[in-house]
Amino acid sequence: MKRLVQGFAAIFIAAFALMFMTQQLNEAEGYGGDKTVSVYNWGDYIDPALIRKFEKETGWKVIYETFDSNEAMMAKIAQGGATFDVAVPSDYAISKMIEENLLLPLDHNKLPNLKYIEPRFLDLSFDPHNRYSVPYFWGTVGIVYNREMLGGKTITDWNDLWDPSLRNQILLVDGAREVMGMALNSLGYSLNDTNKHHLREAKQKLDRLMPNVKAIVGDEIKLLLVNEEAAIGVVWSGDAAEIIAENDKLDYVVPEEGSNLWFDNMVIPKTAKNIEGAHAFINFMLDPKHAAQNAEYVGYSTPNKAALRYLPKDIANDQRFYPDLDSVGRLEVYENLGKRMLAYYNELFLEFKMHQK
Ligand code: N2P
Repeated sequence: MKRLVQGFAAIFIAAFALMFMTQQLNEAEGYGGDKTVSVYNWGDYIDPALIRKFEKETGWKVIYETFDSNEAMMAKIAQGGATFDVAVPSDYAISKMIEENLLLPLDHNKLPNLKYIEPRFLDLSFDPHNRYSVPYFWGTVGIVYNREMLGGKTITDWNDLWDPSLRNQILLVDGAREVMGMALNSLGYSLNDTNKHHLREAKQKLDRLMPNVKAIVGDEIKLLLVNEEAAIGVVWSGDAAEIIAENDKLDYVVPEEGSNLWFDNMVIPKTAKNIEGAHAFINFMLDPKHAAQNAEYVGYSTPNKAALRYLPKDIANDQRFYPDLDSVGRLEVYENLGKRMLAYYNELFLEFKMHQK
């Protein structure tokens, strides 16, 4: 009998220890808890000092995880294994997540700092009335080029990239919509085109670009361009701003044939555990001083109107990164093309990537 009791006690202790360890592990992996706010954001997309400041001011610990594409982020959130209190998808991804019932409506009463956002960044078609999302950063897709390495040649068009003299000189951002969009625009099509013939034509055109492509890369694209490992990069505008700040031989152009205008917004996924903390974090990031500090640190453009006066003038007035949106009619926002079409874009992009050197 005694042995039986001892056995039960041992099992009980082991089970308890396991439960405790699992909880610790879950919290460490970002599965959240009462005292934590788990944030899922793009790589290189926040000033870490702001995370520390938020933790200090609120007592909540931030568990921070990064992703490098909307597709990877959506897959992880939809799959539900890891839960996040705040995420930062782009326009078309927000519309898709709303459609798939993956987001919680925001409580605007808990977001008083939303008033600092410039009205033209609110109430956009991917989320009418900002029911589910509030602006974080915005920008374009374009070409960074090194004037010196190109011997003074300037780049204005997507089609310039196919010039045989640029062999092995181009780095591409690792994004299906971005790269497919570039090819579609270079052919005179919309970057939201859903005609399969046009999409295949775009993929074939990309295959012809491959001899000029040195690599398809993530956030390391910035360092490679600053260090002049390649003369050209197809990048998001904020990365371009950061690159140019480090090496003034480089310039940024949004091609004539058209390009992408994007908006990254903060959302609360439906699986969030700390909804109070999520709102607090979002409101903290909307504070003009925090938004300015963040924009200056990461290089991206803030949609926070009140933040602009805290930014150095040469940043806030730089037309390359704060273009007047009324005059850039050739820019398009990615549309949510539906599950099947998005999958087709990804498939073509993966096929293209597979033939990398
Ligand atoms: C920053 C990623 C920017 C995302 N590394 C543009 N949507």
